[in-house]
Amino acid sequence: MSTATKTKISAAVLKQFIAGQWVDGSSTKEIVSTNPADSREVLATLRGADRADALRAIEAAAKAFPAWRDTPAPVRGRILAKAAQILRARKEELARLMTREQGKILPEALGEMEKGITLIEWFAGEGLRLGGVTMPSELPKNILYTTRQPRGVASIITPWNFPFAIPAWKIAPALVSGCTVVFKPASLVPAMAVEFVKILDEAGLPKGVINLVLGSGAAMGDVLVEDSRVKVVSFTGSNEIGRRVHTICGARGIPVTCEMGGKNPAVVWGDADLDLALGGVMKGAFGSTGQRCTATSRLILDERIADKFLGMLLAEVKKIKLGDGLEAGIGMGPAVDESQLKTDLEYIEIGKKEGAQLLCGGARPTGEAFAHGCFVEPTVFDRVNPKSRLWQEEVFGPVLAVARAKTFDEALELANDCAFGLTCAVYTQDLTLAMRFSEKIEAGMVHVNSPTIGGEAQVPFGGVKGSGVGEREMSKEGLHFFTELKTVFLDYTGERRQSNIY
Ligand code: UN1
Repeated sequence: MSTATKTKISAAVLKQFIAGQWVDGSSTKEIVSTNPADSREVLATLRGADRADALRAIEAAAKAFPAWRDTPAPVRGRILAKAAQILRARKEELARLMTREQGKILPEALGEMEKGITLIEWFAGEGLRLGGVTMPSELPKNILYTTRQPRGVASIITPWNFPFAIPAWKIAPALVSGCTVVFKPASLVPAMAVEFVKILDEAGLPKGVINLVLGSGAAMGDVLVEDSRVKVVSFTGSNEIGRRVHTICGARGIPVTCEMGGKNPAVVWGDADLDLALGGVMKGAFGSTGQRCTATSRLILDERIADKFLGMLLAEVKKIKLGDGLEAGIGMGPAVDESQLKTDLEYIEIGKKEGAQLLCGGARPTGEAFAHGCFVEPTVFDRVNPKSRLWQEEVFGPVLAVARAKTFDEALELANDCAFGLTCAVYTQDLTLAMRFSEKIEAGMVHVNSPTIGGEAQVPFGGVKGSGVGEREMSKEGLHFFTELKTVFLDYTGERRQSNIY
């Protein structure tokens, strides 16, 4: 029996989760989840969901809403806390599944698990604080106050690059707010989504509060944003789809948050601690195989240290060991699938044609160890023209574009010359320069002397320009996005008189 057949037999058969039941999708199309480090390993198969399933999931979420809305927020939070506890106990095992399904190396998968669990814990605690404000009134014996009420059914649409953390940071605030959820993860990572939903169910969510539809966006995406019972949409993914989702929600007049691409710059200035900057650029550009909307994809170097820094960078890049992320010592995993690999290779060709100077990488690695995986070498291009596609467009792979600047203002200009504005980094020991950068840079998040990647539960996450529209995620902002404010004017005089407020 070949390895391929053997692993196919042990592959899990996944189902949809609708109204508290695990059911087959109605689509006749089979979805097959394979390991991007070795496509012979089949992790899971399933029958995809289609429009009818999405409609059933929305119906279940709408039915479950009144009782969930009336469940006290601290009680809702406690269920999330229980889910976090289960996740923590299974962290290692789930990280291994993530590496096999998505390809990121095990330390990165463990980091993602930890981050997602922390986010759930933080939002669980917010159940005790989901309040409004009280204000004095112009009138005697009157009180004014606000409450926060859940919006209703939330559609949560997530990408494949963070198969646990992104669902966690959208679903946890939706649930603690009292919204019910229809969750549609990317079809490349169904096994992780199923495990997460099983844990939410085990933690005690009532039937219909969380529903999972696995399948292609083409088969059901429109229903999830167009159906009148859906009252709020949270999306992370491509710019193209995000804009469509935003337009539809805008026309419907419902709140939407779209977290889209990035082309994040790191500026390394001449006075910087170059070793620190090197570590940050390596992590930002090649961590998660560059498949992060927060990845460092543009590096702007002070001309005075450019050659020296590039020498240091190339020496580090050459040390990166590619391979299966479950093996010890591997520094970079594969691209998530053939299609992303093709995109990476296409952009490398574009870079070459545009006249950028290829310093390292630029191809698929050869040899038996890579024969069945979607591997691409970490790639660095120097002297990239800021008007070129390689400087302007998101690759979503381990491809770093470098340009040089003679003055700090020129560096800032290069950094801002881009349609995206998610995050950025500046490496300098000069406080004045760091502050100037923080003020002038067009980005939603700024890192001083730290890599462009990452976020923390308690502070807002999100970008400007082409990187995002709608409310920020995480933090109080990300929580409040799922609620409506209600203002109450309470007169307790007990007298029969008319108010003189206009
Ligand atoms: C991170 O950098 O830790 O899709 C999070 C992405 C972002 C999340 C990045 N939405 O890459």
